[in-house]
Amino acid sequence: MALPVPNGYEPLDESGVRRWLATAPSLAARLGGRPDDWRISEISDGNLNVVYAVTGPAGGVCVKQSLPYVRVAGESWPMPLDRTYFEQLHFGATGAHVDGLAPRLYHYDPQRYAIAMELLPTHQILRRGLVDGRRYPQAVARVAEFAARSTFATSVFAQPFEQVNPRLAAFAGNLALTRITVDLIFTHPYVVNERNRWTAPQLDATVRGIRDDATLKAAAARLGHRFLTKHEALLHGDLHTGSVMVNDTDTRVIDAEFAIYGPIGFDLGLFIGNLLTAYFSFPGHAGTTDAQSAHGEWLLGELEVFWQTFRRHFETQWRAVRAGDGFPSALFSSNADEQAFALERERWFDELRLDTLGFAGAEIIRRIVGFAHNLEFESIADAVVRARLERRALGLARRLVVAPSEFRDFGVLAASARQLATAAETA
Ligand code: SR1
Ligand code: MG
Repeated sequence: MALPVPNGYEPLDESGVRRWLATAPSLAARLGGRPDDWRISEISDGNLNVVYAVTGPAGGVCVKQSLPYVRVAGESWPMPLDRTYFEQLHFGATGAHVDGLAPRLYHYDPQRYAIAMELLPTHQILRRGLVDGRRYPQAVARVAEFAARSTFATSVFAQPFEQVNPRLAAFAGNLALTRITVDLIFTHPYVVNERNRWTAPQLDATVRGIRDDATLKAAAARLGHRFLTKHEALLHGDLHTGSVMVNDTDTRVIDAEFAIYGPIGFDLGLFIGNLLTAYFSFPGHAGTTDAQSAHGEWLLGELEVFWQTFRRHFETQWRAVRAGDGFPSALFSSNADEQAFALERERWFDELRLDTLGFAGAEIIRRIVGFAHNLEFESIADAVVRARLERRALGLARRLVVAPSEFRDFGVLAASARQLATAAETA
């Protein structure tokens, strides 16, 4: 049963969206003309909310509204409405730092839990483009830049704790979506749960193996604990390839409704995990072997691009902005101080790499045996082929979760993925 909704809330269908926009002068002006002139189409793509593209004679807006349940599951999975509240809060906390890397927020309606934001009519979801074998030369680096800017700016690297802690407390209220993450990423894939599904019967034994794998379960629990206790920076919270919109020249990160303070490696790991699912799934899609292998190599190269770009942007800010209580500037003035500081940064990035790799593995596992699957595997119609490719991805994912230190850099990760894919192909 859906949850009771507050007074003033109504789910917006197309005519509701038209009426709602007509009552917001700034949005109506952005669209131009009269409400009857506006073209409205539903473009919902994610699992949770309803989304509309609206265009008028003068321009467009994108409208997103929370439903009192999980959209793809229906009313049998009730869900509080406050996710759009947290999404607009994330816009507010990060917008100035990620200009051009996220859509602009135009309006938030706290009664209807609806957001109006910049419409990106020439963009498509990165995940869909990757499935079609498209390459976006700037996209992965831009996502890394988004992650570096938004996490740095909201952490004690950049700000005194008096500014960070109240924000941390506000986002700590994002309980419903944090519950989804805790359950769907760190718990359900490792136990019997009615929401889990997988390519059956082909992966039945693999799934049983996961549930019986004490080492894997303990390592997944360690990651879940880290997610809940390492409040390092404001995360996007769901930074996968479905949360990125791209065209040939522009990249925007969308959908920060899962925003929460957590370990930075969680955001990075989710994105790396989804680059890897794109890689492992690609042989299941149409195209010549040569084209598949070229696309695969491009994806593998992007792992390193992502990491190095994140690192460059984050470290540049870390060295330049000395306004936070983390690594206070007062401690580093002499040459010896600077050298020790450089070593400390190395240590920090090493730890971040291990977090990132572990979370990447957990993300891959949950996308194959949990509730929320992804398009790249789901759109492989032949279950035998799909299961074969999923098994390879799971093989790497287990190593990422239980032994991330095996991967001293992202070149080693790429080589391991390639080896798993090609050895299996030639066996
Ligand atoms: C019930 S929501 C399932 C998944 O969709 C979102 O995009 C998140 O990834 C979440 O885990
Ligand atoms: Mg989403």
